[in-house]
Amino acid sequence: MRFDVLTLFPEMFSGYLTQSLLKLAIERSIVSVDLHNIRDWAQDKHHSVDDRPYGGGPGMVIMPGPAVEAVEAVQKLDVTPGRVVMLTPQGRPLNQRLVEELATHPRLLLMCGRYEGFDQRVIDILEPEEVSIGDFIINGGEVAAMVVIDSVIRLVPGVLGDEDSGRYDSFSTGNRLLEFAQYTRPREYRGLQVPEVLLAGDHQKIAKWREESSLQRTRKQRPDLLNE
Ligand code: 6GU
Repeated sequence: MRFDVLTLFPEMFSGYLTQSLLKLAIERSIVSVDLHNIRDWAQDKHHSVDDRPYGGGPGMVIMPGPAVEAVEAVQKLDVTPGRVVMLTPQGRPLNQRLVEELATHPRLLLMCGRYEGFDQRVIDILEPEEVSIGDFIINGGEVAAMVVIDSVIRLVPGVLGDEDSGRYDSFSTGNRLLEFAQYTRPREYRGLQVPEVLLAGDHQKIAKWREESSLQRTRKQRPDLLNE
């Protein structure tokens, strides 16, 4: 799967791309993430990419020229056209269903906004899928784009070990419950014991205990998931 990220701050991704799961997936050519600086498509001698909003108000708006031309140029870098995704608090709230949908595309173009967002004509021309990561405001789309990449790659075959397939993650079509409680060594910590059933090796009993643990957690922390 190919990701192209269009941003004014490509450096924000460097640490993320060189760690752990994603680093391994990139090395194995299962996933690629190409960064593109929208400023490279600036159209005046000052390399402007933003300006004050018509009608007044705080902040800066990303100009249509650099943004639209960046997307058009990046589309041409591959024969497979990318689905354009714009990270914005006005977008469709991200959930596991949307993650599953995004993972069906072989290529995503992620547009990261900053300031007061993109000029509306960018949206009118490109008709992106607008995606928000929740009902709160962060300083720009970069962290949100990392959230999209991180959640989508779990569903790309070969990225996870087969034994912990993302198909069964919480909130998936295949699992509407929260994960069950987990324990590791030591068997006792500050007087709290690991449940006996997990030590005995009866896999049927363990499966049943975990199902009950999932249900209990969901009832307590996310009862809304049970009536969906
Ligand atoms: Cl995608 N961007 C910004 N700036 N804030 C957000 C968001 C995105 N999603 C939730 N809040």
